[in-house]
Amino acid sequence: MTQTTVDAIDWSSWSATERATLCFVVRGGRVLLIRKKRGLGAGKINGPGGRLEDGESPLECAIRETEEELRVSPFALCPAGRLQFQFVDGYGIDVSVFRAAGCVGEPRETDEAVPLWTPTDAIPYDEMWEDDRIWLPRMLAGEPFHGRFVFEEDRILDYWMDGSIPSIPLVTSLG
Ligand code: 6OG
Repeated sequence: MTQTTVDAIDWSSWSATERATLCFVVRGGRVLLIRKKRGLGAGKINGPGGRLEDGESPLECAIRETEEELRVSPFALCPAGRLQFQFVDGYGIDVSVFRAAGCVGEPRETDEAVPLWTPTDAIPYDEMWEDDRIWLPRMLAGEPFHGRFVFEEDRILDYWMDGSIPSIPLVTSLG
């Protein structure tokens, strides 16, 4: 893969190396973020989430990952958006993003993550993936989004953002 721009990629035939999820609990002017301790993006601040297991739907994955990483169960999840990331080394990841109205339990640190209840007007973008400042405000505002990003390591080379409803079903398994 040597494409370095969004337009150079044929997104109609694009297929990701992996599928993953992000789950943002947004409640009372705060959003539940994590400091990731391992996996892709270790050290960065992100939402809880992770890669789909075999046979799992994105919705199931978003709930399971939040439970595993923070020991809380998110509820009232809504599809919020879709993010397609192509890295120039050939790796691609297709991320279904969910917003949850709350969670049961108090978030706890695990060996995967440190919980960070963060005011929605003080998001630490400098410690997050570069793409987050582009779509996270939409997610917080409840506006749908669909983003495509070309990354080289942890730098954005090019991107496209659209405010449409994402074009794949977010809550069913692809089988
Ligand atoms: P695990 O390694 O935890 O799955 N992820 C990204 N999140 C953001 N905000 N920006 C990116 O830009 C990302 N690339 C991947 C999706 C990876 C987790 O990291 C997220 C998953 O929640 C490139 O199994």
